[in-house]
Amino acid sequence: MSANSKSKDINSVLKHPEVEECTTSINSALLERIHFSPPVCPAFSAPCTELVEDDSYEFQIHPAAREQLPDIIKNKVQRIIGVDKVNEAKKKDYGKKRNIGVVFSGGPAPGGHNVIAGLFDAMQAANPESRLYGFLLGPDGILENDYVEITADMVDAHRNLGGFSMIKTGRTKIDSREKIELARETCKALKLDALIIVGGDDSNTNAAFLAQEFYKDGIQVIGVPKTIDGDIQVRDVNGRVLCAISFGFHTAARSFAHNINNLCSDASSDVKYWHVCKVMGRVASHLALEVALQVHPNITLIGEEMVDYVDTKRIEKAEKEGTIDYTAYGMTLRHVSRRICDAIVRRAAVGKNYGVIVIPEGLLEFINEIQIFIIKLNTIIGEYNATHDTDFHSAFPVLEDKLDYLRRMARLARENRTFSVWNTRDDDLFNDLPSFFQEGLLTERDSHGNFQFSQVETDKVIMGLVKDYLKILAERGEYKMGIKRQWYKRTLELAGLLPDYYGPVLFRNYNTEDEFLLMKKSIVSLKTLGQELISAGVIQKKQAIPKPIEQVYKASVPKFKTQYHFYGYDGRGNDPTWFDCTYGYNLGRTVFSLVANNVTGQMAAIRNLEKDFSEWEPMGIPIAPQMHLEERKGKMELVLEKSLVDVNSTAFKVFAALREKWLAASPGPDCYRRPGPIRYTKETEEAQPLILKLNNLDNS
Ligand code: FBP
Repeated sequence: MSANSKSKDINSVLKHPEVEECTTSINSALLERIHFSPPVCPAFSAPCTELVEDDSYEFQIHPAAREQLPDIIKNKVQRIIGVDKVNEAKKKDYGKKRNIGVVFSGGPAPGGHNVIAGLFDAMQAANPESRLYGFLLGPDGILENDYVEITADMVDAHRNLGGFSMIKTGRTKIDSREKIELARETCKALKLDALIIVGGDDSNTNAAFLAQEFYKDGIQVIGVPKTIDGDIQVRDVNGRVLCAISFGFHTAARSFAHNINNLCSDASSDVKYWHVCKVMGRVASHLALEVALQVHPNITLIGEEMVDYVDTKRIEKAEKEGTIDYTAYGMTLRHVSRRICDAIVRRAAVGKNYGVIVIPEGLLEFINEIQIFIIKLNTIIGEYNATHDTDFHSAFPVLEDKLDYLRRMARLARENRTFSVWNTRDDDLFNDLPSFFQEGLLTERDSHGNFQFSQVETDKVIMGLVKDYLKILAERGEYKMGIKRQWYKRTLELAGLLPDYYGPVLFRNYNTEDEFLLMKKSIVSLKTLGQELISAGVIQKKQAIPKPIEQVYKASVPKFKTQYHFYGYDGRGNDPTWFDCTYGYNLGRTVFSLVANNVTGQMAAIRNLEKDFSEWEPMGIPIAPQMHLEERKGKMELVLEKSLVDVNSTAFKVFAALREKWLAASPGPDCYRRPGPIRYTKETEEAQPLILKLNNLDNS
């Protein structure tokens, strides 16, 4: 057959109706999903909405926010209520033709397309002449006036779907006079009434500054709380919850949980791997905590809890010596690895040479020694960029160059006896780290000056220490596989040996009721095994170790094998859960209400997310009063405060109380939980994140 006739064949195969059906990108699951209509809050069933100022929420306003955001700092919480009857003037204003621009900023988060859908539907209902423009590739689209007009077809093709593919996203920060003026030009050229920024803490910070800048131009700026990290949670000074979580968190957590549960199932079937799962979340460990509650993995580390750790032994020692040991406060990398080793050793003792560990990607932020490096390096890179034409990473493209630069800094400080952010001690400690870790710590900061935790192999750093220490424990005879008593007996009896004759010589707990036998600590090799048997008189000098005994010994030697997984980008791109479909859609409707009621510098939010949908309430939260000063690129900047895991919350306490059970370092089955796959219908999908449900108990 000639090449030509072959290609003809495949072309006719491709035209076959069944092949077409198999290979089309449209399938019934997709169609069902895009046709799903999320329910709307009662306020949005009315033809019009209005705002009711709620003075009962109090914020502690930072003086820098008062100074830098004077026109929006007095904004109040606004409740959105539906109104059926309105006067002509209001009706006219509410339904006037509007031009609105929307941009996605930062990492994708499931539910984003529904924000656009909700906004689009509300705009169309108020006035079909209104125009919605989507800026392409994130804030760059605003700076470069690169946009598309969002049409009904585009919206319909993306309803309830994950990703931000409709208009894409980017991480550029609009942070210079020049960029602000470019943004103003674009908004004016498009005659925008409002600009909607769908983003995380940094993007909402940007929204506040743009709201201030555009105040006199009459262009409203509204933020939308997006991020899978779940670190946008707003409470007032009295702890009253205004925004329990950002959209995207639930889906990402459910996606990670589903995949990690699959690993639990695999691990407990072939019983030979420890699966190490790094999960996204930048700094905060909300995602790791939610995954822990959803799946019950054997070990979950929560960064926030490391900070409060106090090493009492070190403190006592220092007190006796009349000194203060500052390193006793906060957990070190070594401490963390020891905790993991302890858990691995305990599971091995009951025959479980496998398990699942969840490590939040931002864990290092909470480890004292590493946090100091991150702050110092941020400062060094920030100062370098501020004083040189080229930026630090272009000037020193390879690791060796960067290390040289740091070495020179330390040397100069030493020779000139001057104070330097980087001293010889820092340099020595830094040079002790593995090069892949040094590279990670020196990695380029994002445009907001954030350390890029997702680029650092946190899991490998920690597990490297774990492996080293397990080796030491094995050499000391403390890390052993527990041997099932029955298996031991059967193995010896089959070979005609008496189990009770050898048992007390081999095992430290032979004369107990324990189901698993632990080889004596002194037996760490075939040689020491032989010596033990000889000194107990059960074999003669030069006599070979009986084969079944050798077999039992070998079974007691643990083989620690790991598999690494990173859960981040996959969950970020997942199609949204019912919660995120509904939350995103109602946020979009909320955005329109805020715009149509003429406010600016507000963040769209839904109150009572932790409760049943019937209690969800749309509202606007003022952004400026939530801001505080934070170190960015070595400088203090006014930003929206990130919310971290509260170790006093019910969700954390429940996790802390059950983690020993979930470690399952006892004979018997593991306690893994199957959260099931993601759906978009409430009937088959958990209604909201478990941390929200549990933390709601704090308020009841
Ligand atoms: P946002 O804060 O922009 O929502 O992004 C969250 C996140 O997914 C983090 O969890 C992660 O550390 C980071 O983005 C990864 O960034 P990038 O997409 O630039 O690799």
